[in-house]
Amino acid sequence: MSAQKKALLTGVTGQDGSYLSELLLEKGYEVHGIIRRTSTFNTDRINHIYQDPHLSDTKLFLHYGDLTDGTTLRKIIEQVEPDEIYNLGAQSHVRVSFDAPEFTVDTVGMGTLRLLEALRDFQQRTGQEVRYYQAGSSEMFGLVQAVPQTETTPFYPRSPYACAKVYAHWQTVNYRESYDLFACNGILFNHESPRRGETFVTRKITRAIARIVAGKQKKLYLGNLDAKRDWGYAKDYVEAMWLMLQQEKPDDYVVATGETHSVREFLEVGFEYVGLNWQDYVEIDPRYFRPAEVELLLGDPTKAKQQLGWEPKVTFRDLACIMVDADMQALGLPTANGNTSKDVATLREATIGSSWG
Ligand code: NDP
Ligand code: GDR
Repeated sequence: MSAQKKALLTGVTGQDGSYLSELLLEKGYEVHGIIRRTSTFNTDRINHIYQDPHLSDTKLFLHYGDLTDGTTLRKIIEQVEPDEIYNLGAQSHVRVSFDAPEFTVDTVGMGTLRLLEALRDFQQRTGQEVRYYQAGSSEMFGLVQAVPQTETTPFYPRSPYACAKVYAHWQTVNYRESYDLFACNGILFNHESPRRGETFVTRKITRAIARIVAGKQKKLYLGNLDAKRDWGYAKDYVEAMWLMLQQEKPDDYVVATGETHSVREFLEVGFEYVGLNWQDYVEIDPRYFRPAEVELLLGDPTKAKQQLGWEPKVTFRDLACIMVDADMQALGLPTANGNTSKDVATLREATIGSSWG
C-alpha cells in the first residue's frame, strides 16, 4: 500500500481504537483519531503511540470531536481527507444504556448517521472514495433466534444499545445500496484484552482476582453468571476490521471464535489460574442484572474465514490468563506462571502480533 494512506477513527481512545491504531501504524498508515474533550485525560490506551505533533515524522494525529456533533465530524473529514473511516465510537456499555438510553442512541445510532452523511457529501463533492467500517455487535442478535448466529440470522435487540446498533447496521447497508458507498458492517462478538474497560465482566473479574491476591479486595459482586458469550481477543478482531476494507467489494461479516462460555466458566478459569476458588469470593448483587438479558451468543465466523482469510488466534483460556497476568503486573505482583521480570502480557501480545503481515 501507499505510505500516504490515511485512516480516521472514532473511538480511538477505546479498547479497539487503540489496537486498531497500532495495527494501522504498523502498516504505514497516517492515523487520525477523534477524541472527546474531558476534564481528565482519557488517552491512557494510546499514550504509548502518541508522538509530539511538532515532530516531522508524526503519524498519529488527534482531533477534538464528538459523534453527537455533526458539524465537527464534517470539518474533520474535510480536513483529513481519509481513505478509510472506522466508526468505533460508542457508549458501549449495555447495562448503562438502560440508564442513559437517549445519549446511547444519539451516539450509537444518530452518530453513525451523521458520520455517513458527512462521508457521502465529501465523496460526492470530491469524487474521492472513502471506505467505511461500522462497528456492529452480536448484541443485535439479542433474544436467541438461532444458534450459531450468522450474517443472515434475524436481529432481536434487547437493550437501547442494541437497538441503536441495529439502526446503525441498516443505515450502513442503506448508504451502501443507495449511494454506492464502500461501507461494511462488522458483526463482532465480545472481544476482550488487558485494555478492556474495567466495568465489563471479564476485566471486572481479572482485575478483582489481582486485587484479591494483593489483599486489596475481599469480595467480587456480579450479576448473571449463566449468560454465555463467544469471547475472543481484541487484538485479533481489529485485524478483521482492516481486512474488510481491503476487499474488492463491501460486505457484512460475523467475527467470532465459534465457541461459547458462561460467565461462571470465566470465573473458574481465572481464579483457578491463581490457585483460588471463585466460590469463596463471588457474591451476586441484583444491581448488575439487566432489565432484559441476552442469554446466549455463539457466532459462526465461516464467512470471515473463507472470504477474509481471518481466524482467531487466542483461545478462551489463554485470553483469561493474559488478562489475569496483566492485572497482576499492574499491581506489581508476580504473574501466575512465576515470571516477575518481564511483562508477560506484552510478551504474549508481541508474539501474537508478529504473525501479522
Ligand atoms: P470502548 O467502550 O472501549 O470505547 C468506546 C470509544 O467510544 C471510546 O474511545 C469513547 O471515548 C468513544 N466515545 C464514547 N462516546 C462518544 C461520543 N459521543 N463521541 C465520540 N466518541 C465517543 O469500546 P470498544 O473499544 O470495546 O468497542 C469499540 C466499538 O465496537 C464500539 O462501537 C462498541 O460498541 C463496538 N463493539 C464492541 C465489542 C466488544 O466486545 N468490545 C463487540 C461488538 C461491538 P472516551 O474514551 O472519551 O470515553
Ligand atoms: P456485554 O458485555 O453486555 O456482552 O457487551 P459485559 O461484559 O458487560 O456483560 C457480559 C455478560 O456478563 C453478565 N454479567 C455482568 N456484566 C457486567 N458488565 N458486570 C457484572 O457485574 C456482571 N455480572 C454478570 C452480563 O449480564 C452479560 O450477560 C459487550 C460490550 O462490549 C458491547 O459494547 C458489545 O457490543 C458486546 O459486548 C458484544
